[in-house]
Amino acid sequence: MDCTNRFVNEFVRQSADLLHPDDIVWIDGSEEQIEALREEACATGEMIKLNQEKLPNCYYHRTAINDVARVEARTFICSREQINAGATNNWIDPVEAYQMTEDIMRGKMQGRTMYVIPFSMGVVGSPFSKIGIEITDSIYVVLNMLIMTRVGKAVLEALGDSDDFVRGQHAKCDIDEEKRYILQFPEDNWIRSCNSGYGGNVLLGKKCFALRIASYQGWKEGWMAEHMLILGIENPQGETKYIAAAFPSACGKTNLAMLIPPEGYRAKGYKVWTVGDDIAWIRLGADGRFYAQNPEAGFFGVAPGTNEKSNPNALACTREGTIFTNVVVTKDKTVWWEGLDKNPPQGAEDWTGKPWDPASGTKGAHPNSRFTAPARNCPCISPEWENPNGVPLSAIIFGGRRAKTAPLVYQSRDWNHGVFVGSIMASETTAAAAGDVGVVRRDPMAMLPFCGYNMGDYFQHWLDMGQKTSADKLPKIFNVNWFRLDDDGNFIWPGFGDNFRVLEWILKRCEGMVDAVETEIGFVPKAEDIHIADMDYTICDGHKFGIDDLRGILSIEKEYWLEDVSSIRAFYDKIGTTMPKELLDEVDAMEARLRAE
Ligand code: OXD
Ligand code: MN
Repeated sequence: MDCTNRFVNEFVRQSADLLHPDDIVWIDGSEEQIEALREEACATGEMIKLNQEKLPNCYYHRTAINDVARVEARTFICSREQINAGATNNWIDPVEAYQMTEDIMRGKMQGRTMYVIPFSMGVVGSPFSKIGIEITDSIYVVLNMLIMTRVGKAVLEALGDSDDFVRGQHAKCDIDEEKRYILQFPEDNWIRSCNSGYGGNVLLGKKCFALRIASYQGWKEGWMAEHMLILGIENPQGETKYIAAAFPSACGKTNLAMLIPPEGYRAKGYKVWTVGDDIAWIRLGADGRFYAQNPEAGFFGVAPGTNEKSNPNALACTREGTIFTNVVVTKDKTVWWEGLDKNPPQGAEDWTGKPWDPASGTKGAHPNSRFTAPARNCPCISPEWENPNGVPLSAIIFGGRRAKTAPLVYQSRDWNHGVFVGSIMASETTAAAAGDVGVVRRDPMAMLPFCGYNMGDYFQHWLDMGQKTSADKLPKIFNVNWFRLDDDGNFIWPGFGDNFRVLEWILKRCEGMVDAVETEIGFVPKAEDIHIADMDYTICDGHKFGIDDLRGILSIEKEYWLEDVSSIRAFYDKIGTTMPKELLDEVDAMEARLRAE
């Protein structure tokens, strides 16, 4: 493939000078090239071809045993000044960081091929899109990037002669944990990743670019890159409203993005459309509303727990053209994972490649095993998911995993209060023991591991975005908590498809069709306004979910909130001098309301 962009050619030459590959291959995105790469990866054992009758065009990969997840402790924001990375990010001085990783990576592609992947985050040529060039020595990375992003000639054409692209260098090196570094240089539009082959660390378009680098770009350019799913809800009249939602990792974003409404709603004609399951880029539209686009082209989902009941749409996505990582491989070369069904395969191999006996009590699939599936496979993919102008947002939802503190849903008082609600997002590790509440981890806007700059500046940017348009055009901000527990540790709310009942209330609020109860923390629904008549959920033996349970999970326990106030203050203190005054005032105001008679 011919590339005439001198900046790209220079970057490729510099990379080759550092890495000393035997060969350089440009990825053009053609079917012939993809097929040849798959064959090569299967010949070397990097990938395994799965049963093509049952899983056409599906492949399998195992990572090294020491390399199965994102590594936050080895992820750094290398801004020139440490203050610009802030208290919530690891930081290394960029000069030192470049030098250190050059020493680690020098000559590491000897005997290997260096692949050059021109990719676009966002629909090629759309006003939302940004271009990247990823260098890698992993065919697995190339094949994943081909699913997760738009790759090839069209991207270079869209880039033209411009220098405006993110440079990403990945080298597997020796998969040495001690020398594993995931470095973002936001001021240079540069990413470097070494000694890992795990998706979140090496598919540089995803967390490294579309969140860490892009959040910084958004700050500088007046838009937002968020860790959010995007979904559309179509009503029986055929009108669709869009919602973006942020949850910490492993809180069910993919499930919510692909939710199937309860039977009664489907019969009336309600539908949910998926626009994205992990990342939203949000811009102000010409009409003063906020528009969101999913910059990705695939889903990099957690496999365990995905099944016909929890998320049939995600399962359907994985039946073709999918790469599976670290799941169980069966005798007839299909795949299995815990929670897929109740029939673990006999004679299979576990994620480490060893024969696996389901009776042994060990897990066959790694808990963070993944599928990389094309978004176009999704049965409920939104007809608007590739709209170059994005989709208009009616609501933004924040959420976490709180056993007691947060109600099922509440609405913020206004935009600034909504930013406060996002900034105090938190999840608890819920112990299996009855009623036990674990440690609270603050994860503002679900961006703690993904914000590429100072968290206080990030909050200020959210506040500033709210000034860009009139209040009536801004998305309304809500918080949900699907995870309230009873005293025996049972989930009181069923979650999954029933979450639609809460989404319905949220949209009604956006349209001013329902009132609410004003409380110390925001607006909470009246229990009668959440439709549960046709619900059939058993919380525990003989206890069916009813209106009193709903009242219970809509209640606000002041003592928990007052405890939260201290923990929020401690978190804000840690962020330090960049904390916006507006948010410090919000916590004071909430405390005053909670202490008032
Ligand atoms: C993810 C994550 O993989 O948030 O999406 O960890
Ligand atoms: Mn994520």
